[in-house]
Amino acid sequence: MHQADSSPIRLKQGDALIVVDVQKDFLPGGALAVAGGDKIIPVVNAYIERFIRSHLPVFATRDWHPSHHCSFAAQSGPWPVHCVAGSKGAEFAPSLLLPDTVVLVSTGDTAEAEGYSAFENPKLESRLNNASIQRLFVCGIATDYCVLQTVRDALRLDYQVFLLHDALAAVNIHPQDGLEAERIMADEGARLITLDDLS
Ligand code: VGL
Ligand code: ZN
Repeated sequence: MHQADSSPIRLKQGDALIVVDVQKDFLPGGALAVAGGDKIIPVVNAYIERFIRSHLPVFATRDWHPSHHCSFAAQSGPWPVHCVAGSKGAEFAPSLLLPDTVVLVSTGDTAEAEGYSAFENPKLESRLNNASIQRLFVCGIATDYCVLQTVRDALRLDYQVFLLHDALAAVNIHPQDGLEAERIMADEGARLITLDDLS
């Protein structure tokens, strides 16, 4: 009979944390506010702390759009203007405690590319390769867009993916989108974990 793996996870060489798009525009009050986006920040910080303590790399992606990005309503895209490169709204959340050593990965930084997956920026894979990373621990915003597409690409590239279930927030255009995205990621091989699953 199938049993979920519940053994504690010990962080080790080859692990990396990816914090997806914890930016002002995705928090309550922002241009593309995601409900609960602010609530995950203390948990994201706790994961960051665990990776720093273990001398493991932390990556932070940021949605970083030109002012006429294809995803904006004026260009017939689905979203209001958000995360314009260099703007206030594109800044990381002030309470997000990124280390000095964080590796920044900008996405969607040309007008035509949607850029939901952080792997659209070749810097991510080259840095992961250079550090011989095999396991990715992924949290952030939004479960149903950038987290989903980043995790799917990671699985296609044969990384082992741990989805940090207590540090995700979804746009939920349709109320179940976040749950559906989690189901897809789990089906494709991601393991859903929470902070207390780390040893
Ligand atoms: C995102 C919608 C538009 C995300 C980015 O970070 O998930 N969602 N741009
Ligand atoms: Zn965007």
